[in-house]
Amino acid sequence: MEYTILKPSTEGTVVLLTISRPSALNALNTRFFEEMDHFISTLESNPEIRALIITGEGKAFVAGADIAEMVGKSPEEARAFSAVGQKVFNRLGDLPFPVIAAINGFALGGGMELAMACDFRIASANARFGQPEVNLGLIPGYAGTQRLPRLTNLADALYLLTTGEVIDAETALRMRLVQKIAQPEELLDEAKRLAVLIASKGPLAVKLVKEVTRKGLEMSFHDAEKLEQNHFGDPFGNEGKEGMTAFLEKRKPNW
Ligand code: CO8
Repeated sequence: MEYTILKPSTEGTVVLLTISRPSALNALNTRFFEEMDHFISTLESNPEIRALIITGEGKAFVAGADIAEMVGKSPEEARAFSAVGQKVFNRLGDLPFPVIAAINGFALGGGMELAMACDFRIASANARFGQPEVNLGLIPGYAGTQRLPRLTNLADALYLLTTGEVIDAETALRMRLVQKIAQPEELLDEAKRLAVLIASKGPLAVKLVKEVTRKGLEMSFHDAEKLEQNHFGDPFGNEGKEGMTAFLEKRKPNW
């Protein structure tokens, strides 16, 4: 598939994906979801990849779902648009390696939902966050109502969702919506540094720790413990043995 909005590039085992539709502040339209769905399939079929960074071109990360495309939709069509977006964002979150959002500017509405579908978020000091759907008489449709309270808490989520207030990076950090703030010119370097750091760890361990942590949140504590217990054994036959042996032999592991 030829991409018109996505600009992927690979450095070693780390992929950088730039969303590039700056004339509409990278607003998410049907074409974006088609490209993203295809791109995720290419990532799933490449066992070499260890981390994905997502950023936006220009002054926005993503300024929301494309309002110009949405305005003509019927309720049924809007539900279908929501379903497509939810499916694609879930596939993104399910990738077997960490997905890092490098938020370079506006992350509003669907843009904030995209950022929340990633595993964690690094924000530029000038990034801005918000769920301004209520300003348009809408509610989020890409699981913003569900991920936001899970990442922050019920009160902060409802504060943002009902006021539509746009917050700065420091406030987002306080709400634990982002994990780190970087100066604008250092944002991508910092995201890459973290991606390379993750890529240096045991690949199976990183995959498992992501899977168990994410899946466990949807289970009872007891069942989630069992899930952890089961997967704890997985690396012992291979990668874990090498990691522990390397420690005891005072050398770097050879994954
Ligand atoms: N959709 C379509 N076009 C957009 C969007 C958007 N979300 N955001 C910006 N643009 C366009 C503008 O229309 C403008 O186009 P043009 O140059 O042709 O007039 C261009 O991008 C540049 O934008 P501005 O001139 O407005 O730039 P400013 O720097 O003055 O303002 C803002 C930047 C504050 C980010 C402003 O553009 C803005 O408020 N944008 C809309 C933000 C918003 O409301 N986002 C939420 C959208 S709703 C949503 O995301 C719901 C998600 C769930 C959907 C579920 C599926 C159904």
